[in-house]
Amino acid sequence: MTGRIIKAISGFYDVETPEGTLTCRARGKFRKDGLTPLVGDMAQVERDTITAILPRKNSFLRPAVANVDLLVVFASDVIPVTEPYLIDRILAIAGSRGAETLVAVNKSDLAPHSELAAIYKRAGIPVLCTSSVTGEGIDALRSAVAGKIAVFTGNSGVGKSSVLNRLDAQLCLPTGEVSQKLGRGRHTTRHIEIYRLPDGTQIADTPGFSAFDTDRMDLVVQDDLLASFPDFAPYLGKCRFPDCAHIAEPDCAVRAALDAGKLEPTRYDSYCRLYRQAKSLHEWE
Ligand SMILES: Nc1nc2c(ncn2[C@@H]2O[C@H](COP(=O)(O)OP(=O)(O)OP(=O)(O)O)[C@@H](O)[C@H]2O)c(=O)[nH]1
Ligand SMILES: [Mg+2]
Ligand SMILES: [Zn+2]
Repeated sequence: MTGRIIKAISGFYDVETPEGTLTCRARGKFRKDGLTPLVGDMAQVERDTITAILPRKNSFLRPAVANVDLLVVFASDVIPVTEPYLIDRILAIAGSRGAETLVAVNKSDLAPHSELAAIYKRAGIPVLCTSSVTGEGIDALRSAVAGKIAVFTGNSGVGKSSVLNRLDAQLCLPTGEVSQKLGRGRHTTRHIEIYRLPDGTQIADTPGFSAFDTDRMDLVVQDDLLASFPDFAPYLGKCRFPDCAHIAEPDCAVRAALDAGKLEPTRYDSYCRLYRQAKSLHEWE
């Protein structure tokens, strides 16, 4: 039988098959081959064992998921505040792996004029303002995820599970108070699981990132990076040097746009950080 892995907890996988959901172990051979079954994988199962993983459309290290159509990056302007770099980094990783992206700035009831949302709107990146309290943006989010395999990601406490509960009140997923003192979430969601909305849409809730997690995230290859910066596109090809990296070269059209206030400083800063990281990866290889 073949089915989708919808849940993974310490070596046990729930696989949704035509005969119901089976809890399976992975075949021992996988560990030897360095292959880890991921939530979202299509798997072949025999009795209670996963015997093969079908080819993936894409896969991610953090959150550890596969076959993602749409990555929804949750963010917030109020505690926990989301650093634009975390958003830009996730966008770049998703872009390089062929997943669509959407930024959802949640808790709009607490911060009606979102600076974060404005940054992404100006950058030409799909963005929604949502609130699991007032329901703002929930219908728009529902349309954006419809019929897809979507993954909710973002820092802990921004409201991923709360919004999922709002999309389907039957789910009753646990949510947790944000620590006012530390200004961050408490890592309420502990495992990755795909939930099915009544219309068949599949959404994975995932554990939120902590401030230290970015070091252990996926890496982006240098050549893929600019594809995730559509806001830079009008200036590409207009620099003095055709191989301009837009970091410190003279007569750089991207930096000129930044100086003229046409590019968001946080976006340019993220680009430089991601570029340096991609470059050191390249040299290391
Ligand atoms: N005011 C307001 N509070 C919200 C909203 N969404 C979530 N919260 C609150 O934010 C806190 C964290 O919500 P969660 O849904 O647990 O956040 P999470 O992103 O799933 O967190 P992790 O599972 O730790 O990654 C809870 O106290 C929620 O009630 C919102 O739209 N507005
Ligand atoms: Mg959660
Ligand atoms: Zn340049």
